Amino acid sequence: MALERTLSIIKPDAVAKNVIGEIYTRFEKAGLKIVAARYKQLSRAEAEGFYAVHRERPFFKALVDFMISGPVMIQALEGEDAIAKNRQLMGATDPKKADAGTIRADFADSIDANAVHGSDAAETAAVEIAYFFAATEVVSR
Ligand code: RTP
Ligand code: MG
Repeated sequence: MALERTLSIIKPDAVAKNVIGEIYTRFEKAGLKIVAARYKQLSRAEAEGFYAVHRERPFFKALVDFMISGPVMIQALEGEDAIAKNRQLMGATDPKKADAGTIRADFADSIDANAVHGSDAAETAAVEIAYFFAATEVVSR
């Protein structure tokens, strides 16, 4: 087990459902600490840059349109195996395939409006955290 950090985004659909607190409680109960956080409206350029790895995919435009459809809550989570632990809490990308009790099973409506983002590997976590937070804004405790 390794102490890790991961980037989490509560997407516009879940923010609109007013479940930021319920999702934060799941992080906390799993032993993940919120070590940076920002609530904001992403610009189109920010969303396109964040999901640049998907820019050639057919769903890219819909993904960016969705991510800028309302404000998001962005956080860095820290804990043992934080990257995999957060992905387990999230559930599968398509909420129809997500295990019962996961965030996506409980709060997501579709593969497009799927409630949360979580980094998928250590390398992407480091890049994604730095995309939104200065090093001095991420504070372990
Ligand atoms: P995320 O990056 O948002 O945490 O989601 P993920 O790792 O589970 O899924 P990823 O493959 O990275 O895809 C990013 C987002 O693009 C949308 N998507 N749509 N229509 C489709 O086939 C499709 N595939 C992916 C999803 O909203 C996914 O969260
Ligand atoms: Mg992904």
